[in-house]
Formats: sequence, C-alpha cells, structure tokens
Amino acid sequence: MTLTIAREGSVAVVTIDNPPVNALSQALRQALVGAVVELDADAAVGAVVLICAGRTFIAGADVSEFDKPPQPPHLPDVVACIENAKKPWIAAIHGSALGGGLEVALGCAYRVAVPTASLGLPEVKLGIIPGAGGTVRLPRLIGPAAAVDLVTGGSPVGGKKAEGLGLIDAVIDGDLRAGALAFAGSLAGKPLPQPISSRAVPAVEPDFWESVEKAVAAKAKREVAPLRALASVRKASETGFSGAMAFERETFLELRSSEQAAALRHVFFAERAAPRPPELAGITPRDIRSAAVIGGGTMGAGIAAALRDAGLPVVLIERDAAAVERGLDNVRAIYEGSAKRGRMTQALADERMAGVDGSDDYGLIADTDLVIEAVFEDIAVKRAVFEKLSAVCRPDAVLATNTSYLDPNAISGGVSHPERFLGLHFFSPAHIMKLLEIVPTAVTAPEVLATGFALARQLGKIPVRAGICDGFIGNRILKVTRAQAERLLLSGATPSAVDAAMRTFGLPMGPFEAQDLGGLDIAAFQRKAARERGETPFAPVADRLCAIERFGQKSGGGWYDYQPGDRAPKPSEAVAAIIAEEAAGRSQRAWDEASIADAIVLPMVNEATRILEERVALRAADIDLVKIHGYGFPRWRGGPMHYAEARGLAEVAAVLDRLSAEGLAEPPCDGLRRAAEAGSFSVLAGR
Ligand code: T1G
Repeated sequence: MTLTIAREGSVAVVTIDNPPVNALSQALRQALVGAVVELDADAAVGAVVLICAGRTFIAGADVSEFDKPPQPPHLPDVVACIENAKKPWIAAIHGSALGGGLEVALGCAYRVAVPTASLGLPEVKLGIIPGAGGTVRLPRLIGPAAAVDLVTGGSPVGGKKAEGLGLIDAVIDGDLRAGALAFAGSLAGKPLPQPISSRAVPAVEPDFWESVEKAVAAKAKREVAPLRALASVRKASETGFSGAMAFERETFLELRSSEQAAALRHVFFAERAAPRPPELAGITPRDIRSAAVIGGGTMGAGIAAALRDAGLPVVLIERDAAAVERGLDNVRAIYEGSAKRGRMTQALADERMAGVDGSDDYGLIADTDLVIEAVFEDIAVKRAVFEKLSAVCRPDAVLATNTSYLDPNAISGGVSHPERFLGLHFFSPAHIMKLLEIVPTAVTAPEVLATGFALARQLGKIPVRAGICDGFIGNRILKVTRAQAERLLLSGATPSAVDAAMRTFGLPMGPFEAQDLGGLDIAAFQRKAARERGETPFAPVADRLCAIERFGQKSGGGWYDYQPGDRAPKPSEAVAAIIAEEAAGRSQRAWDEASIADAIVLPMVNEATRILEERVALRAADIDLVKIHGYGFPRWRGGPMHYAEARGLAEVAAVLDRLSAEGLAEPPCDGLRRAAEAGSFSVLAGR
C-alpha cells in the first residue's frame, strides 16, 4: 500500500494505491491521518485533492479485517480528521466509492466524480450498517429520504444521479485528476463549506419514519441490518451529531460480529473467488467475440438475451423458418418486457434485439467463437445438433450444451475435437439467474473450461464447476429436497405447512409452491428416465398427481388448486385425499416450522456433502453459491454448507440420526460424520 503526496502549485494531490480496490486497511487509515497532519502544516498548500490509483476510488473498509478486532486509527476518527483539516479536501472519485470509501468522501469538503463512478453504502449487504458516519452525515447532506434509500437498500448511484442528489459537487468529464485540480483551483478565495457534521438534518413529514419503516421491513424480511440502518438514520435526524455517531458505531460493532454478517461475508468472498478458481490459474481462455444459440425456446431465448446483454452479437438457429420466428419472438418478448417494466429504455431494448439474427442455416455460424445448444432434452436430438455443428463450425469454436440432466459425455460422442466441448447449465430465466454450472467432460481442454469461466465473467454470472452426475450439483440436491418434502406429507405434514415453514426459513417459496410454478411434469420426465436406469425415485404423491395431469398452475391444479385467472395456491381436498391414502399405515407425528426446516435443510446438507466427497463440487462454498444463486437459498444464511457449519456439524449429524431413526431421512453420510468430527467441511475438500 502506498499513499503519495504531489504538489501542483498550491494544490496537494494525495494518491492512494492499495490494490486491488484501495480498501481502507489499517495502514492506509494511518497514512491518511499522517497526510492531514503534514498538509495542515504546509502553508504553501491551499487545497487537497484525494484521488486513487488503479481501477477505483476507495471501495470500502477492508472486509478481510472484519474477523479481527478493529485497530486504530478507527475509520470514524480518520473521517473526522479529514473533515477538521485546515485545508479543504476534495475527493476525486472514479470506479466505486463504497462504504468506508464514501464515508471518507463525506468527510471531505467537496466531492467530484466521473459520470461512470458509482457511490453507495452497501454495508447492509454484508449484514452490517455503515460504521464511519455514513448514516449520520448522509441525511445531513442529501436529506433523510434519499439517505434512507441509499443506506437501507445498499445499492450505489452513478455520477449524474449523485450530482442530482447533492451527494457530489460536480461531475468531471474527461481526465479526473485535471478536472479535480481545476475544481480545487476554482475554490481560491471562497469560504470553506460548513462541515457536514455541523449541518442540520432537513425536517421530514410527520408519518415519514413509520411509513418508511414498513417499506424497509417488507423488503428486508428476516435480514436484520436494513432496519438497524434505518434506526441509525432516524437517530441521526433526531439527535445531535456525536450522539448519533455513538449510536451508529455501537450498532455497527454489534452487527459486524453477528451470524448474518458472518454469513454474508462468506458469500461475498465466495462470489468474488468463483470466477477465478485456483485450479485454472494461469490458463488463458479463448476469446469469445461472437456467439450462437441453437434452439429458441424459453432457455435458448434467455441465453441469447444473456449473451446480448454482455454485448455479444448472437445468431439464433432453429430448425425451420417458422421456428426461427417463434424463437425471435421469445427473445423480443424478453426485451419488450424489460422496457415495459422500466428495466431498460425502449431504445436499448431495440438495440439489444437488433443484435440477434435468426436463421435455420447453420452455415451462418461457420466462424462463430461459441455455440450453445439449448434444444429439447433428448440425447438423439442433441447429438444430431452437435453432428451438424461439428461439420460446420471452426475446429476451435467452443461448443456447449445447456443440458440439465443428460450426460455431457454422452452428448459429445459425435463431436469433432471433443476437447472444445463442455456443459454450460444456465438457470431459467437465463438472462436473470446468476448461476452458471460449468460441466467439463472427461476430455474438455483446460483452456476451454477457462473459457466457460471467462464467459461467466462476461455475462456477469456466478460460475461453479460441476462434475457429471444426475442433476450435477443443484438439481441433484433438489431431487433430495423434493423427496424429503413428500416424506413429511406421509408423516403428518401438509403442503401448506411445509411451504410456510420453508418461507419462514428464508426461501422465496416452498417446495410445493415451486413445483406448481415450474410444472410437475418436468420432474416426472426425469423420474421416468431414472426408473429406466433402474433407480427408484421417491415421489408417491407427485407420481399420482401427474397420472391425473395435475401439473401445477399450468393445468389449473397441482399440489394446490387454482381458481381461473388466480395464481394464489388453495389447499386441495383432492390432494389431501391422495396424501391420506399414501400415508395410510405410516406413523404420523406433529410438525412445527423448525422441525420441518430441519427435515428439509439437513438432508440437503447431507446430499451436498456426498457431492463434495465425490468431487462433483470442488468446494463447500461452491455448493453455497449454487443454492443461493440457483435456488433462492437465503444469502443471509450463507448457503446450506455455511449454515450447517455455523449451526455445528455435530448437531446437524445428531438431528439427521434422529430423523433417520424415524425413517424420515437418510443417516449422515460418512463425509458428514468426518466433517462433524473435524468441525468443518474443509476436511473433505478445498474451501
Ligand atoms: N475489502 C477487501 N477486499 C475487497 C473488497 C473490500 N471491501 N472489495 C473487493 N475486494 C477484493 C475482492 O475480494 C477481490 O479479491 C478483488 O478485491 C476484486 O474484487 C466502515 C464497514 C469494489 C465493486 O462492500 O462491491 O466499508 O479475488 O472481483 O468486480 O462503513 O469488489 O482479487 O483476491 O469484486 O471490479 C463496503 C465490496 C465494505 C465493496 C469491484 N464495501 N466490493 O468489483 O472486483 S464495509 C463493499 C465490491 C465498509 C464502513 C463499512 C466490488 C467492487 P481477489 P471484485 P470488481
């Protein structure tokens, strides 16, 4: 880490260089205090520009220090030191001024930024609240309402929006350093602005805090930090500066050691590590500058949109002209929907759509860098596609299958240069869901696997390498979850009780609501294939529902009944009767929400541990990312593996033993027992 001071006439330029994101380490905090003292003492200095080297302004406190006791100088004191400096400091912002980075900027007398800068207080996404005056200075600078949005939502704003809010004093077009120096020069002879800490907070409407609290609570659900952040902004609006700072700091220190903060930090680092797995270090991926998708159905259209959103030109191939039109209509519907919902302008939607060419002529993709197949889940259909691609595409073109359940080794059988083939398993809707399971075959070349990870980075997705088995990582665990959910029904629980318990646990919806939404027929198709392989999937009730074509919302009834035009699930007497028949003779027991959650989540952990033991997943954290980004597992619990470690693996094994004794779950696998003895999954695989 370096902090250097240069002098440009009467303006001193303080440059921070602490790669990779200029995080506020203890050494950097110390150096900033030293710079204030040095420049206050230099009579030749009339103003100070604070700027950062590298790709971004200060991106926040150093999250890797959060597990250690805070070391002085503490950030609130550093910010106060800058605010009380005798010379005006001007924060010159590019990249991201986040968390402590924005708090340092709020201690400066002025803030300028390039239009592409992003400024925010994302602390609630780490389960904490700003800890260096963010909740106290912000309402004084931009008013309580705007401050509440920034602090409780955690999302950044761009340079122009920041200027409109009054968060920055000027947007600098062109060279930031030169623009900041010119801004500093324009201050000559002007009185210093009132320090933000001594400004009053603008008054709010009488019912402001009550109404905003309802809105924040509804969005936060069981996450603790957003409401605590709101309380700190309210305190700042109703108390003097020092009292509000003490309240904020006390809240910050309490939350930083909370379970939710530990879980969210775990996810933060896992997400950042995912696109660059250590096993691919030093391997150069192939360039992807053009792409094609074979198949314009729901998945194919979503994948095409995801590729377009990353700026890649896309050719959408279908079997004939009519299917091509249907495929293009599917992509068009995605962009029209985004424009209608205000997610993008109509002009951008049109530009994205203009970059999609539809055709039934494979010859169009003879020079395409990447081709992703997303046709019907049938091995013969897929192999026929890859035989055509092998004949038409460049030998170095990366060929990928989006299969969910088929074996990529089997699909690649007819592919020429099979080392350039792999599985890229997208999750529907493919242009929204972040997870991308990357599935190498036995012969996929390392640089092709690295290309899959580079593509994920290009698409802004979370990549996880998955080994080949039925369902890879996520869907294999999902099968266990669905079987467990049915087991509960046969021992006294109801679909509504199970779904309610899993929503309380933090899932966006329960297993039965989810099946009704996605359609029961899809899993029935997989169970049929499994039975043809000699497996015995457990789904006595689902099988009977499919036999009478109760496929869920799409057929007017599944696990629940639905009134025409109403998607609200209603408990079904017909389903209850089938459950009663299937449960006959089985022991029944009382279920409360906690025991339901145990009977669903802990078997999930057990199967995940098998996946880890078999090296289908390389790291426990990868499984957490799969469940969070593919299946809605609450990120504030860190994912199933982090949740299990935080709860205690010995307890997890003991509960599974008890459930197993009642015939309600598999016993802990050997790997889970070994991990329980060691107290961590690291005994099984990489972290
Ligand atoms: N601390 C430590 N390391 C960090 C970091 C941070 N705040 N942010 C990123 N990194 C590492 C990351 O692990 C990765 O490491 C590398 O930098 C590149 O990250 C007191 C208490 C800034 C938008 O929450 O949002 O301030 O894998 O791949 O895509 O009130 O990083 O290379 O070894 O994400 O260009 C608040 C979190 C902290 C910002 C850049 N700040 N970071 O994205 O790079 S709490 C944040 C980000 C706080 C105060 C409170 C993004 C980014 P490696 P990357 P990127």
